Amino acid sequence: MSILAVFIPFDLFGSSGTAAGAELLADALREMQNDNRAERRATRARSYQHRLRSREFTFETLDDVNHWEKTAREVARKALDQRQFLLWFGGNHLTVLPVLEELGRSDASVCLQLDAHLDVYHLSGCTRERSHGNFLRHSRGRLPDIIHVGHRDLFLPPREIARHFRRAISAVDWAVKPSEALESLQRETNSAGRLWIDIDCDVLDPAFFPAVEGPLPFGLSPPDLLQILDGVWGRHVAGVSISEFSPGRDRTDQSLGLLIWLLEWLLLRQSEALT
Ligand SMILES: [Mn+2]
Repeated sequence: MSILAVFIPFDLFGSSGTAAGAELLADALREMQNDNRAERRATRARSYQHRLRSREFTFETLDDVNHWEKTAREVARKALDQRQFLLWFGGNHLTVLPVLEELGRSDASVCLQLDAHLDVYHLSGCTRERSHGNFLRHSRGRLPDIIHVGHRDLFLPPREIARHFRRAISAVDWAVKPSEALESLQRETNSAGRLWIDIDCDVLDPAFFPAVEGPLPFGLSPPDLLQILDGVWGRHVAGVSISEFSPGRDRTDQSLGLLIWLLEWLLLRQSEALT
């Protein structure tokens, strides 16, 4: 199986500053691969270094901007159809919509979404136009069923949440009964023919991950995140998206360091299972 890393430095319609996050991660991956190629001793990186390809979008012309969704959807469709393992790096959370729309073409797809927010906001102060905070309401096609974990929402009534999410486990649910929450996530995702894992970086507590535009307290810790990823991982995982990393708000590269470690862990987790 090959692995495709896609970088989409797009941050219009919310969270401006996150395009730089995608660019920084693309640089980090290039550097990681250069180091891997230069290393003469055996390291674990050998399990993924020859499988890994990357593609970085650029937004230098109006045309690039106008067609970003169509191009992104084509890239996602091709990779998913060819059963490449897909790592998808935004930009803002909106950059994940084309992948979700592609996944929604198949009934068997389920998305496990980790986010501090529910991204279906239509409150009085929210924009009606599509944005990074309401894009799940604006899909052009069907979306896959979404199992949510980690939100700290204090606004939306349960009935409204249930209209958009098959299941939503808040950060409070997680904090109070973590093993029940994990079992529930495993139950909901195990039967999926194809599982997508969508991580908005603000699901993490700002103490561990300050580099986001919409920080909320009482977030997940990095070990919580690992516990969830490990708990649901399997051959049915088609890919992972990571968005909303805003390096301008980072502290001494703390968040960047976390993401690079996570990226390498994901690469190893996926490729060592194959060797
Ligand atoms: Mn969010």
